[in-house]
Amino acid sequence: MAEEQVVFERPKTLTTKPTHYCPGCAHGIVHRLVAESIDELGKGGDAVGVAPVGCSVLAYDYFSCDMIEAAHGRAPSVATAVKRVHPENLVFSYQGDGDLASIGMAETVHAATRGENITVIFYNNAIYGMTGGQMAPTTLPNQVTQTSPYGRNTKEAGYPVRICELLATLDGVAYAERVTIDKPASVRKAKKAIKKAFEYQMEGRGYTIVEIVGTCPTNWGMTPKDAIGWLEENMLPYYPLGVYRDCVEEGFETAAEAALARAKDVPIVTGGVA
Ligand SMILES: Cc1ncc(C[n+]2csc(CCOP(=O)(O)OP(=O)(O)O)c2C)c(N)n1
Ligand code: SF4
Ligand SMILES: [Mg+2]
Repeated sequence: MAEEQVVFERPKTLTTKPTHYCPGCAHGIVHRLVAESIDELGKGGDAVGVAPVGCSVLAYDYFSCDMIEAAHGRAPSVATAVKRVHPENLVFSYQGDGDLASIGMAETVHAATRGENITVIFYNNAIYGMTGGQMAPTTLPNQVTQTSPYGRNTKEAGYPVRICELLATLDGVAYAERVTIDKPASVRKAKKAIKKAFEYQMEGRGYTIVEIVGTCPTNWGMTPKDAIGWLEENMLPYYPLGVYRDCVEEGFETAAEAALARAKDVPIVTGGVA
């Protein structure tokens, strides 16, 4: 009899609790990728996740590593504290676009510019999912939501914020990549990005973020299949996939080293910065 070969199993860093996510929601896929990456790096025993307020608020029930619940938007600050006290731990926050780019924008920008050695997993579905589909800072121009029933009017609400592009300008950022989950090849790429971000963190390179362009079929008012089509047609052209910052690819060991090189003609900086 042929020997049994395991080709797929639940990552150890996921609990067996069924998630509450809507059918077709990609939060579950992203959870799996995070958990698989932690397993593969052998960090299940000392990983610490910070859950947001948003649909993934119950992430602490789904990850079997240590988890902390943060107030809405404050996950990077909580992650900062954990990592500073326990630098040997793998510390990540898991945040939606409302949590990260709206109420938590200040915490996001300042954790990144401080170069906190944490990893942010950012699920961007261009809407406030948990609270019933209000406009988020990432909602596309003309996108209909509960609070923009005629579509986002940029004259009133301004333009969506592109987080990877924004954070890539900050000296503390070691790695920023935007990925998606629309097909198996994209999911594999997303996994690689998450694992790389975790590796960079454990190597002490600086702040790392992986933005995952995802769906919210429920509040977009679409079937899961149509939501993927809408993501490909509208989200991806507005939020181009790719690596926005990779200090190693740029030839530096750390974000700090890259920052120093950028300031090479500023004596006060190059003379005395550790
Ligand atoms: C201080 C505070 N303000 C507002 C809220 C209400 N609130 C809960 S979740 C949420 C937005 C969630 O959207 P997002 O972060 O995009 O996550 P998603 O549900 O889409 O994954 C808001 C505004 C809150 N819980 N606490
Ligand atoms: S409301 Fe949207 S983001 Fe929240 S679980 Fe449902 S599909 Fe996912
Ligand atoms: Mg959202």
